[in-house]
Amino acid sequence: MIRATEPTLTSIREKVEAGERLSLDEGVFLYRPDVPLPEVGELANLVRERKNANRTYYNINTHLNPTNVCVYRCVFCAFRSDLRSPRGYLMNDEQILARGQEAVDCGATEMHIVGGLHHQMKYDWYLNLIRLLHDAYPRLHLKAWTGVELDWFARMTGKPMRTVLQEMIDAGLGSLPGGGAEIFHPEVRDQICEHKADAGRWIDIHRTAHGLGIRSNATMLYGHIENAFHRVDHLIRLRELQDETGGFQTFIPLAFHPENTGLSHIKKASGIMDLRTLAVARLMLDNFDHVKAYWIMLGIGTAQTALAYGADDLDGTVRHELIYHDAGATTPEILAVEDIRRLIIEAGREPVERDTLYHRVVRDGAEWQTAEPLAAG
Ligand code: V47
Repeated sequence: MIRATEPTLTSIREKVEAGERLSLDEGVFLYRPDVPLPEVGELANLVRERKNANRTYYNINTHLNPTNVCVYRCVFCAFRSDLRSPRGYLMNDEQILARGQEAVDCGATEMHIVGGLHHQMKYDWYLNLIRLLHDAYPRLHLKAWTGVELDWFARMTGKPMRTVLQEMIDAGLGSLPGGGAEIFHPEVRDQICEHKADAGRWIDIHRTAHGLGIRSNATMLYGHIENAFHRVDHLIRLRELQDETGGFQTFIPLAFHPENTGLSHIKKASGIMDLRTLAVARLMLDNFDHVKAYWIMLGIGTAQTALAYGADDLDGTVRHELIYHDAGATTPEILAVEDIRRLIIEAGREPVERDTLYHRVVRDGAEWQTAEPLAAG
């Protein structure tokens, strides 16, 4: 017999329509395969349109992964390399600056920088990389270093996190990407990346960044050994920090790509799971303005469909992505601006080019300016 307190789709619908917050039990319920996905999607779409109307955001961006050599051995990662492996690489200043020049020449407004924790490179190398790029290309927003990398810098130097972040900001850091979050719950985290910053540390680093006035994103890696409870628990931990600081911009669910990883026996999450995860995230994260359908990870078809399942952002044109392509992603390595706009229009949405901080970008030939921030409802 169903107890009166158990969630139902009707009771959840009433709460979403009234703008009320969903509980952990309700989030887990929405993951049940017998709860029809189109109805979950319809509710997520309601929230998406309430917050962002018909707009779908994208930016012109590029990735820089300055090294893949990493002391950590996260079982889900196909990108990392040992120092002595023929795959291992480390970019020099000239190569890094060339990437900055290429980005600027292509009209990029953002460079997303993450990489391995190279045991021979000191903190100053990571700090100087930011300074080098910022001094040469001051208009290029540097969205750099995951909570895990920042934790490594603090441990390496013995400096407080606040100092590390402030030094990075002074050198030109613009915001933090959302990586390194994986799954917060220790039942899972201890099995996939037990050695790196734990949930409390990751959250505390983002809290410190928000306190210093910079924004950040948040991710969740799903489709491996976690279950619905772990995913919803993860979302609630993010929601709690957002209540406290309001510093998160965008949530990005990341589907695990198994190829060339220590979990290659796991099958990649289905499109249904991808859409359900986006929709549940949109419903649980009532205090996040944006949910991103990262097309590199989802594939173009699912990313386009996701625009009706809660997502309002497709990430960017993306140049030089390695983390997903090393793990078997079959998506193209770059999308032209016309293609990304066409995908959005075809999905019945209005394409809006944004910068990293969600200001509208206005272009006139090779020149670009930002207009007012785009307020989410
Ligand atoms: O933290 C690593 C994930 C993340 C695999 O902030 C994998 O705008 C799937 O955080 N299969 C890095 N995922 C990427 C990231 C990101 C991406 C796009 C936009 C933003 C943003 C952030 O990639 C890692 C990890 O969770 N990851 N290996 C893999 N085999």
